[in-house]
Amino acid sequence: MEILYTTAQEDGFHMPAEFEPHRGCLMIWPERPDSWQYGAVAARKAFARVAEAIAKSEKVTVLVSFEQYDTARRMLSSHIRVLEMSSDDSWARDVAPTFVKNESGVLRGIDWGFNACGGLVDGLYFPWDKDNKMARKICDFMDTDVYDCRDFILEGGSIHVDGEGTAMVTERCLLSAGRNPQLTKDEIEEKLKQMLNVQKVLWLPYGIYQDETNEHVDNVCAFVKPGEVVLAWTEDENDPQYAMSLADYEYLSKETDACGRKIVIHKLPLPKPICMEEEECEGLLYWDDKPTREEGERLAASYVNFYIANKAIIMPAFGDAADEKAQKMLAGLFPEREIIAIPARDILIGGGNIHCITQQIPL
Ligand code: KQY
Repeated sequence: MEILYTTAQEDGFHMPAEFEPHRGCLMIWPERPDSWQYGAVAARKAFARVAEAIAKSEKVTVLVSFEQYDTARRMLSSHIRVLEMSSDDSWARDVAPTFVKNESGVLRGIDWGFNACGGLVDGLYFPWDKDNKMARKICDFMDTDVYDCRDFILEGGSIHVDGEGTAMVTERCLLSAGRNPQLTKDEIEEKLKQMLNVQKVLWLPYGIYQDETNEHVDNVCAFVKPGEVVLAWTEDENDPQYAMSLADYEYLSKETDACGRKIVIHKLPLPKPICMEEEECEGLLYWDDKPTREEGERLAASYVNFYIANKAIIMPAFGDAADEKAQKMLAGLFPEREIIAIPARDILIGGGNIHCITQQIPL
């Protein structure tokens, strides 16, 4: 593995879209007891279901601590690879490399700086040094060269690309004080253009209400094909999410992508607000003498946080009336893929969902 100090753009590499073919998917086994209630027992079952669903159409590698290795190996099928690696939590989307490739199919990773979504300003856990080393370790075992981009703080969940020159982010996240406050919006955009090799960046104003990542784009909006997105939507004007989704809708309606296409927006309904219950809070350890969740706290639930596998869409289900509607919409948008809905409350409690716990490796 070579560490590179050039950019993907100058080397002729770009980030493919998630709906393009994959050679595999990376996940990290859940463990920390202040993120995952009751020692992560339920979270592990949910992660295992996600891994098995993805593994039907691509190779899944699950990274796991020494302490959890035997449990993970027992709970996962033999065709899922289980590999020991230290981590601070389980957000493969954010800490695994962002992969780019060139026209000959050569793969490289990008090692962004990671500070648990905000560092000492508003980061979500401390320390994060093990997570910050994962991208490079993964490139090492994959024998993939890696761009050193550690001076720029970015999580994989805060970017989406269409594979044809357009990236999508939220202003709330990318301009947050805990990431790259020394850079202007133009400088951040330039960095994305150089490292993802895109020509246009779409800046949605908002993500999902109370999303503790400072509103990652992967919870609110996703490309389903070039020029087409799904946007998390509510018709309830009294919900704070209404104004946020509307602002995103209005922004996208006026924009074009890098190829000059107007963007087709599909409104994907949100579930009714999902809040922490007393018993769930009791199952979480305190961190730094404080509870990590409060009873009644609204969680950032959204169906947009799905993973696009080679032959399936793995979508979160919440036991809400909107589950079925979301599943039908996704079936219409991805007619060649099976839509697999997985009960995801136990992932949501950790602060993310199926997209956040997965990272695709392009073919
Ligand atoms: O990508 C994500 N959604 C990361 C969330 C971290 C939450 C920590 N409790």
